[in-house]
Amino acid sequence: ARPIRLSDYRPPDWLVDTVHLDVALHPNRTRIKARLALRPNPAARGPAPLVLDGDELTPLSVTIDGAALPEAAYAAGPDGLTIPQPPPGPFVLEVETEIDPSANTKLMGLYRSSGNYCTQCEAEGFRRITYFPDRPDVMAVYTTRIEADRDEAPVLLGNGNLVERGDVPGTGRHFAVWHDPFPKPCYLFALVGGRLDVCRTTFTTMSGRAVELAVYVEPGKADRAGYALAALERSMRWDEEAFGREYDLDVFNIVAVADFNMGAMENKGLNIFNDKYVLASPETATDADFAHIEAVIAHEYFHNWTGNRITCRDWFQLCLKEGLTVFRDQEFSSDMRSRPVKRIADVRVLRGHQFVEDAGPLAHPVRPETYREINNFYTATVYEKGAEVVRMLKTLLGPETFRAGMDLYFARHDGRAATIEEFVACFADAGDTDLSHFMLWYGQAGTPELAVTRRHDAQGGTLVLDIAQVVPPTPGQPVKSPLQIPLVLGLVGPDGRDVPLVRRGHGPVERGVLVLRKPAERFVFDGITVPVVPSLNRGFSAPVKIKADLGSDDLRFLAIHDSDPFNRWQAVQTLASEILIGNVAVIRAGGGVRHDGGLVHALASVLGDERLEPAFVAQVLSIPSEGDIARDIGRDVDPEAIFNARHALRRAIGNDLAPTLRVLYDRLRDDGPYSPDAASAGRRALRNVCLDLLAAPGHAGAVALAAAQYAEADNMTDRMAALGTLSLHDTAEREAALADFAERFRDDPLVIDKWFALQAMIPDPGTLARVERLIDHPAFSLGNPNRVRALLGSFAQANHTQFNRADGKGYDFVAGMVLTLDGRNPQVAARLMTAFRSWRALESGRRDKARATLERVAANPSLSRDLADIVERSLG
Ligand code: B3K
Ligand code: ZN
Repeated sequence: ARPIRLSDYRPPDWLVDTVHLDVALHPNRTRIKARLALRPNPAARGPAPLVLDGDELTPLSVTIDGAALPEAAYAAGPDGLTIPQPPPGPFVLEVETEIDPSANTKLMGLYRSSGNYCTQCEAEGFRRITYFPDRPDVMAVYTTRIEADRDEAPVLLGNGNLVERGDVPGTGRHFAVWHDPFPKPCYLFALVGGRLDVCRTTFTTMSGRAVELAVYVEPGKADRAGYALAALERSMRWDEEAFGREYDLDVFNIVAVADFNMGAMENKGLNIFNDKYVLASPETATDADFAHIEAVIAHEYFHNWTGNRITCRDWFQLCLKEGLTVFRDQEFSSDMRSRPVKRIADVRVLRGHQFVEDAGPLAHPVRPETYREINNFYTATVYEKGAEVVRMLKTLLGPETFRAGMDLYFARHDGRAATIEEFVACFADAGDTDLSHFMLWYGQAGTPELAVTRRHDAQGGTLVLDIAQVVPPTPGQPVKSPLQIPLVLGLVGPDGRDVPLVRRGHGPVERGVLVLRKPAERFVFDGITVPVVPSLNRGFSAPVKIKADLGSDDLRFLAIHDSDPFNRWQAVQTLASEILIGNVAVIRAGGGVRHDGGLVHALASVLGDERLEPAFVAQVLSIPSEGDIARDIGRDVDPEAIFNARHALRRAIGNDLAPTLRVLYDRLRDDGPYSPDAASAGRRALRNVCLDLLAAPGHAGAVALAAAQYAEADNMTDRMAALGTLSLHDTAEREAALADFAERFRDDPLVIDKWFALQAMIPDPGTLARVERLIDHPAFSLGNPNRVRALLGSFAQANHTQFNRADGKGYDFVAGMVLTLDGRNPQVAARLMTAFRSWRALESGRRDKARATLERVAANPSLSRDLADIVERSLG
């Protein structure tokens, strides 16, 4: 397949004003009658053939304005419908197609999940239901009639509002008609038919309209839907308050399904969710699960304005809806929970996924310029870096101007398909400022690297900061230009308080924001008569890497005194990272690890600071992950040495701080009933980090403590945390707890996923064999994406030592599974294959083995487009 290019964009030749669908559901022979009101696009270049997309369709009949079309007048096959000479003016096209939902293992288009019918149309699934111009700039008003066997599918849901329902007499079948008055692209189409239980409430909008909210789940699971429903209400209220956005239909339905390629989908008025992001009870979901559910429910709801009312002109603009909506859900979670803790968690994700992507062969700009398979671009770069770019706009412009820009965006583009240029123009206009330089963030891949040096003249009272920026080369972009970077700065004085920032020639620095624009810049501050430590990139104001001339004394000072909580956390991470990287080198050279009392001292003072929230302290105590260390090292990576260095540091912390950790562990015990709120979750998080560090040295007493917590836990958070700690210790307690867990939750696939994932992440040489055995476990299935991600995804993405076994067997195993999966579900296969994206950064032995595996996969003649794209770019 040849690549698709942004520069080739042309408006559609034909527009669709209305779509009437008549869908007769049947397990193997579902029939779809589509009636499209078409007209030539006045913005196109004149008379053009009608070319409609299709994918694995069986055409049954074609009529134009009610008359059957002679066979010679069109060509219809599985992949499309072409009418070379359509009528010159508006006309009505009616097409009947047949599809087999039970055979749809790709989970794109209309398929069956646990016997229920559901759809997934983004990005290009609608063409698997009927012929259509499957592109987001064709927006139409949809009316959908769904008919099904009443016993098989008592619940029938569509987009928009319900307008009619009834029986089809004498057939055992019934129907429902749904109408969505808001024009939408076909990727937002959805329908559901099945046996489902429901959890409902009514929401009153800011203007006083009543909206019926419902969460539909598999029979018997309605008692686990309440948290999601409450999160939906909070999201709706927040969008009114924070962005002035009101909901627009009479109903909002959410349906949870067990087989789903990603997290959830924002179909207009009918969100379809992976049940992992809906179902929760204290016994089955962890605090992290509750937080994810709240965030994903919010994310999909927020798409109603950023994505649905205003959609993307083409798929290159994907970040227009995704980056912006991630930004919005992050802000929502920050308001519902702890803002600093949320920021730290988000930056961990950004660095762990997006920075890694950006440093390897799959790097691409936030707005790509070319793709072969769009489903491979639902990436950390488009989503997470896309959100950072929106946050930088806010930082540059200030909150009021940012809000004015958003208001302008909604006013100007409502009901339309927009571009990034149009989005950014709203902020340029609202702030009366030029954002053309800023646009580079959308077009240029790679993580900028800043080098900061300082010179302080205490007598003269001046501080000079020299800041240089470099953006490393990425595939297709060998040479980069400097970016416009909002860098929030504080200067922390000896008493821990910020010294006022007065920039020579510019005066006071508004909101502490320095704006970098050049390869190298000098910032001179006056009135700095006391020694100060610069606190750089506060709140992680820009998604960059920073090398600053801060010594470990400076970092310890910031860890204890910085008024910016993010940078307090960052200082500890930087300290730990420096120690770890030093020890990795020592280990590789055959030496013994060095111990650093300074880090432990900094940790002890954070632990002892009673004013800090427990969730924050838990984040500080969580030292950089193996992935973090590998990324910071960047080349010639030896996962085994990294594991050993990290393990040694965790043991040292666990030993040195044992008495404090134990006191805290006991003090933080929660005797009341479980509640998933952020404060309680934070106490559990800290307590469980204490447990894990106490056990790190491997003392039998601490392992027994974990075993006891596992056995006594009354909630999944504490049970799972204890099991996670036990999983790191090759003991009888570990195997006993794993066996108990499997038995206890045998009927609960989402919980068994945790059990699969945990075992796949055990950093022992026996893990590969264990995972191979688990493939044959009755609860495992290659057909369910959650099972695949839990067992195979965790092994490939989160078990650094065992996926990267020196003998290459981890690579071979994963590649073999990917090839098996590819025939069934290419999207899931391609996603799993991205585990190889950092192969070039490995030490030479592993690098050669990874390359050989990639080449073996690439040589396979029948790869899906999805997988071929990932493999070829990885090798490129
Ligand atoms: N928009 C969907 C993702 C669709 C992925 C298509 N491969 C979910 C979301 O981002 O909200
Ligand atoms: Zn989204």
